[in-house]
Amino acid sequence: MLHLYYTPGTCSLATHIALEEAGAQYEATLVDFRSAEQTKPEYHAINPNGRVPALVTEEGILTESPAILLFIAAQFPDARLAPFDDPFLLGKVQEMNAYLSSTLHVAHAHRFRGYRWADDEAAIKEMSRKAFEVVETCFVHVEENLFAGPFAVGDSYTIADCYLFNFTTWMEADEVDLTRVPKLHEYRERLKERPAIQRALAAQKV
Ligand SMILES: N[C@@H](CCC(=O)N[C@@H](CS)C(=O)NCC(=O)O)C(=O)O
Repeated sequence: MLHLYYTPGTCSLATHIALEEAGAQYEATLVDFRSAEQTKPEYHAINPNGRVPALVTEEGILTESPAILLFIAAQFPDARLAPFDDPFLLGKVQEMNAYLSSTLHVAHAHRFRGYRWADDEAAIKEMSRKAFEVVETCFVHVEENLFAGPFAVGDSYTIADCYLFNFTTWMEADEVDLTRVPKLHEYRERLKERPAIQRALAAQKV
């Protein structure tokens, strides 16, 4: 059976949502950041990089949200979570997910994990200060250039929605001016009503 390692309030919510959307049988284990479980040898045996999510499959362990999400979409084709019959649209799904993973998420991490990039305290403080502005710029780019509507890449709900919804739940904490992202704001409120998203949120008790 699939086994998800997750932490509430993190990017692992996207995988949790995708598993629920797919109707997958899975078990889930909470990795408690409060006791720094992600830094312990027990969790490093699952993900040596010390991050969530990680998904244990019958073939091995997958890390990195875009890879995990694509695996779930391919493993559960009946859920139609990726447009495998439309190469361009599949590219659009990956364009969104790559941007969220490599740019928006990394910008967000500068707010409280600046120690990854600098040792100097003043530099870390400056990264944290600047992060709010950079993250807002990322969300505005998604709003104006990547988001197709009514779902992330168009008319069909895909794994890009599992991932984009996850990040939109951070907008207030990231102090994003919601008047600059009206489509994403409306989108998040609408997607909150999806049963699979509600189940994933309840499972993570967010
Ligand atoms: N590129 C990875 C990023 C994973 C990641 O950074 N996860 C964060 C939570 S959102 C984490 O586990 N942080 C723990 C830490 O930095 O100690 C992905 O997309 O899955």
